[in-house]
Amino acid sequence: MTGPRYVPLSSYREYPEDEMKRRAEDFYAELRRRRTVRDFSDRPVPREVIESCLLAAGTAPNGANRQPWRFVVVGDPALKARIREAAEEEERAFYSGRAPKEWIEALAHLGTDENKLFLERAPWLIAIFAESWEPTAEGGKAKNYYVSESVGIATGMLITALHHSGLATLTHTPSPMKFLNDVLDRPDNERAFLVLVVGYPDENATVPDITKKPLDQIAHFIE
Ligand code: IYR
Repeated sequence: MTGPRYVPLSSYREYPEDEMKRRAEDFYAELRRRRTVRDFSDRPVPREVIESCLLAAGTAPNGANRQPWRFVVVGDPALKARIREAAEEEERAFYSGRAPKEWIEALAHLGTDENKLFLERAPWLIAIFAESWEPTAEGGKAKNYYVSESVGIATGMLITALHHSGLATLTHTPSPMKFLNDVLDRPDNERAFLVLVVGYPDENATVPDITKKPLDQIAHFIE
C-alpha cells in the first residue's frame, strides 16, 4: 500500500464572473449543436485526431484512479465488416422479437432498425471496454471500482472531444455485445460497454426531429 503524495494544483484557472458566464453559455451553445448521426461519409479522418480525443477521454475522473477503460479503435475495413455482420445478427433478433414491444415502441420515433451500414462506412469504430478487474503480477485479480460510472464519464468526455474537433458520433449499443470480445480478441476481464462510430456526416445526413428537456425538467435548485 502506498500513501498519498501531493503536488500543488498548478493547472487550475479561475475566470472573472462575467467571463465564466460567457464561457458556460458558449460551451452549451457548442454542445447543443451535437447530434447523434446515423448517416456517415466514408471520408477518412486522421488517426492523430482520434488519439488526442482518446487522451482527453483518459483524463476522466474515475474510481481509485484505476482508469478501467480500454478503447479498441478499428479502422480496418475487414474487421469493420465483421463487426457489422455480428451486430446486425444480434439486431435482427432484437427487432424481430427479442426486444419487448414497449422498447420497440420507445425507439419508433428515432427510426432505428437492424441495418447498420454505418459500422462499415464510417472511418473509425471505437469499441469501448470496461475492465471489471485487472490481472496482478502474482496472477491474482485486482478489483476495480465504480467501473460503469468511470467508463460512462470517459465516454461522455470522448464524445464531447470528438464533437469539439468537428466530428460526428453515434453511440451504438448492440445488444448483447459479447461478440465484440470474440471479434476483437479481448480478455475475460473486459466487458464491452458500447461502440462509438466516428467520422464525418454524409452530405445528405438527416437526424430525427427531437428536442432536449428544458432546465426546469432536468434540474431542481434548493437554495
Ligand atoms: N441497440 C439497438 C436498439 C437501440 C436501443 C436504444 I435504448 C437506442 O437509443 C437506439 C437503438 C440499435 O442499435 O438499433
